[in-house]
Amino acid sequence: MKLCETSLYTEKFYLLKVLEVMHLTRFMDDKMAKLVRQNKGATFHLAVTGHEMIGAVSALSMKPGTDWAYPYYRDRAFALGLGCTVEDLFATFLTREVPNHSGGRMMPEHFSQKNIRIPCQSSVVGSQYLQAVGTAKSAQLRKTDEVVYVSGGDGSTSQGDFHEALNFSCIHNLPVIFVIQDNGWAISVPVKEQTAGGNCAKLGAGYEGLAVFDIDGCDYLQTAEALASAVEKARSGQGPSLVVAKVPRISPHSSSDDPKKYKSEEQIEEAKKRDPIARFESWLISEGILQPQELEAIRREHFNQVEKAAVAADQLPFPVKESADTKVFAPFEAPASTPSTPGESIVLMDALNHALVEEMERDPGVVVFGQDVAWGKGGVFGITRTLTDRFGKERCFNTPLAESTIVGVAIGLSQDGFHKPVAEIQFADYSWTGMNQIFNELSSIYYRSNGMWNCPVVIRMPYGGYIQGGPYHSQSTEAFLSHCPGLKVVIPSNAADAKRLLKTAIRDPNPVIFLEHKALYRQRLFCARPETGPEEFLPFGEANIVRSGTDATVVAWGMTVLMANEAAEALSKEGISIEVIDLRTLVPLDMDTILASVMRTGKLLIAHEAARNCGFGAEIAARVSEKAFMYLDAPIQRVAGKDCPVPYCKDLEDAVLPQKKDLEEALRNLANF
Ligand SMILES: Cc1ncc(C[n+]2csc(CCOP(=O)(O)OP(=O)(O)O)c2C)c(N)n1
Repeated sequence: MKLCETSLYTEKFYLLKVLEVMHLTRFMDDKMAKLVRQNKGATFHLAVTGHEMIGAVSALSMKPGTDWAYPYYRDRAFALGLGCTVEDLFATFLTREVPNHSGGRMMPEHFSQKNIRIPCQSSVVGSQYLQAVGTAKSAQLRKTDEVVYVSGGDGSTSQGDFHEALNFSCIHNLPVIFVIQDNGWAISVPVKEQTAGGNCAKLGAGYEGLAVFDIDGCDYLQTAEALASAVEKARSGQGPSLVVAKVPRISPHSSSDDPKKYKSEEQIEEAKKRDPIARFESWLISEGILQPQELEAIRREHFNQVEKAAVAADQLPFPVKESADTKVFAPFEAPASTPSTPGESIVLMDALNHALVEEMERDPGVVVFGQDVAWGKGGVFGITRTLTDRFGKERCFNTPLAESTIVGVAIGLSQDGFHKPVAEIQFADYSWTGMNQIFNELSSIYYRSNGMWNCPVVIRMPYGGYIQGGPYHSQSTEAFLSHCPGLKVVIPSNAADAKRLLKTAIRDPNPVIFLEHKALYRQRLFCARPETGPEEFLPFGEANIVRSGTDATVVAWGMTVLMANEAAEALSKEGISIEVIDLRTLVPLDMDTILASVMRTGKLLIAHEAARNCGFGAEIAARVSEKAFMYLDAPIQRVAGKDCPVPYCKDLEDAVLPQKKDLEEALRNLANF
């Protein structure tokens, strides 16, 4: 190695800082391996051994508190280098109650610390990349020179999200640095079985604008120079970089792993010989930067620092059991409504467009994106038409055809405390390719970070059938979504509700999935309503009694509200009085209104178009039987879609999805029970 005289990277204080971070990381590993055997709260240990230099140098190249970071689980050196404390990391390792790093909610090495801008990390390999890219988009939109760091292992580059993230970052020329810590193994899978071409640095080749640095992550100067160039490129607005740092994984994958099952003795020995700490220490001595005795004293000091922090962390209390199911949602109350003089009658699609316009005018942080949403098209249903013309391409932009990108970018954008992404998934049927980001990431960031980070994200999705959309344009996904703790699920059935609910959703600090029934967008007879004013909101969790009745209650949402209403109208002519409840939100669920109604009528039918098996109707039926069994005069009934995909041909579609006559018949039978 040769010293580059002019750089900060060769200043003694800087080199000593690198050494300190590497030492602390290594001594923590040694200590953690012991603690895991001592039954003090920790059951699992992920060693960094071999990755210390790339993490330390990366962190020391950032501006803590200004730049953003998404370090992966083998990046403790980065976390320490950026400013996480040894004691905090030990405490969270021992599952203790500390504000940072989830305070015992997550397995160790899932970093999260607000003051140094490390958003909440998960266990899902690869999902950090798109979120980092979303945060880089935020930095760009806010016209700052903030840089975003994201790291992962070589195995993580096999995930589609990695490629989606490279793509999006290059399209938008974003200030993001992807650091791949390539130790040649993903648990037991060697890189030749993992990566085409055998080197993940080659994966960057097709992405124009991406600088690729293929380096030895145990060579100090190579590492420092690559990071300096990548940071400079990002900070000066010249876009993303991919740094692939070859490092050894000296330890097992985790404390549950035995490398002898898949690595030869030679491979194990070879990794040890590449140890970046030993190499850096001898380089410091050979360059005359440190004397051997000095090094020994420094090493002892770092060792003692780690021992002391471990003892201090062990004094900290465990979280109390009662806190286990708290902080699933951030507290929120819908703004107070100020009624306006009712406006002209509008259909649901106009109501949604107007809600977006009003909220974008009010709050410069509201941004809209998705497939085809920008410019004249305004989405395949035209909901976002006019927004790009009106607010510019920064506030309403198209994304690539990639749902994981849409959700991941929304999460990343929402972390800055300024942006409120309102993303569109073109059809709920295609949300599945974004579902990892929704289920595993978006929904639980508030919980996993112990309330430190939240995601004010709205995801709008057209859903539902009755339009001959076939199996891939007809799905009703509300039960899946409602099953996931941490998501709010909204389904309006008319224009006035749609506008007020969407405005509430945009104000909510939690993730809201906003399901819009395609067949209702232009429906006039029931759905068109006089326009509500700019200060009108509907709180979540307040069902609407669409029609009062005494003989039976029907609970519905979306399309079945219309059917239930028509069925009730028809039955009224037979002298049967039906109460129709429109839930409006499934999470939170207004059980009070349902129970009060069932206690009055004694009979309950639940109507939904999603397949019957494990549909949301089953949840309502269970809750009503738990709370109001003694009030029931008949078994709870369900009218639902058949347990079958929704077919295209009209006759087949009609046979699968519930029809008005099915509701009418079921309600008649129930009333006469
Ligand atoms: C999406 C996903 N699949 C599988 C796993 C289980 N898993 C955890 S770490 C890991 C290997 C990751 O290897 P690599 O990205 O190379 O990083 P390294 O552990 O080598 O640093 C696997 C398969 C996971 N956490 N997430």
